[in-house]
Amino acid sequence: MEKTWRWFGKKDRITLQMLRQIGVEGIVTALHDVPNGEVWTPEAIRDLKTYIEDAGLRWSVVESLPVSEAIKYGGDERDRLIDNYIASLANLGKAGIRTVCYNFMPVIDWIRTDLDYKLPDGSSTLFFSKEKFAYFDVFVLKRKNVEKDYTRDELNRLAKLNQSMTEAEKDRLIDTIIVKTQGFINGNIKEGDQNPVAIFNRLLSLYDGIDKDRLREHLRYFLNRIMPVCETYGIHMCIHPDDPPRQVLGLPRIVTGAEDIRWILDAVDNPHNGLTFCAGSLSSGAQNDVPAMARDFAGRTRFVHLRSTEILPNGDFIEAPHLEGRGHLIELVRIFENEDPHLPMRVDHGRLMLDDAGYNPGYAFHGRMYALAQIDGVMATIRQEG
Ligand code: DNO
Repeated sequence: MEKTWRWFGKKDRITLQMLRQIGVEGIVTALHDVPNGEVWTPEAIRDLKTYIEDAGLRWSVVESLPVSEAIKYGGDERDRLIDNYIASLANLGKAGIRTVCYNFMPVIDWIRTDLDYKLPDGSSTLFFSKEKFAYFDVFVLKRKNVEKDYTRDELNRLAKLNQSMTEAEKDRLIDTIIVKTQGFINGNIKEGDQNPVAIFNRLLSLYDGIDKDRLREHLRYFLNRIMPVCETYGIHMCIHPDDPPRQVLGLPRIVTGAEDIRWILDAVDNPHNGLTFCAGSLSSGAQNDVPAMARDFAGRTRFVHLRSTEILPNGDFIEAPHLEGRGHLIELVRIFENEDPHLPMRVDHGRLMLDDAGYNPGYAFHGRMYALAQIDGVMATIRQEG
């Protein structure tokens, strides 16, 4: 597979020169400064592409070209926003960039409750606590009708937890769940926003009455509209699974497992409608057998995220070392190497280790470099085995 790396643009502290030294071949990035819903112009695309190529690398994948909320909930501006999306795709296609990762998660992208979960060796990783997330839902968001999503037992336990939670701990949870993990991803909520909880609740209300079937239909509508431009320029759209792959906060999620992915690929049965195989997201759903899914969907996979998780008995999950856990990355590398040795792959997330500090959560330098070296070794072994 092609070794790619998620890089956050010219302001990223990790330079392209550093990436060349560690064996990266392709760059995964986006025009992070363009507000969600606006067209990516040919000039801005060309400028970044040239910058990457001048460093001896190539812009392999766009992650992400964000899908505006109104496209997902089917608002009045949906068609105008899809027109803009099509214009951005055409501009990318003309520049020769042909792999575009996106997601269709309403309001909130990936979810963690702890970004600095200490491990015995002194490094730290990302963690999801079911109870803390439920606490956030019930006592911080105070979501409408929230009681019906939890059992009496769970609500009692949360009420007990509430007696010991300080304001500082609540603020930290808000910062972790809806600011730090989302800010650099989709622009719904950014660092410095005055009342993130109010903004977030307003966004949630846009999905009142939208269930799984409706959201699926909105995805089908979006895909049908963008397929012609993808065919013209040979662009592969690759949808990212939901992270974690389950319903959250009363919102529908439609990329949670094999049945969902099969539905999406069949609903718009076009080779340009493809998948980002994110082993980390998929492995955090107990329902998912990750290698079996890789075998099933390899033919429609256009981009691979290599990461692993471990699910704990109480339903929490932790990001595991890359060669351990439910992701079974050694087996995945074997499957995808056989399918297409040029498939772009990036190592996803990494531990915070050595002097890693101050990076976007999950995207530190040393942790990712370490994991890339591990995967590089696995790829070399598998290639040699033939
Ligand atoms: C988090 C990422 C996701 C992913 C988007 C793709 O680390 O894997 O935010 O980039 O969902 O659209």
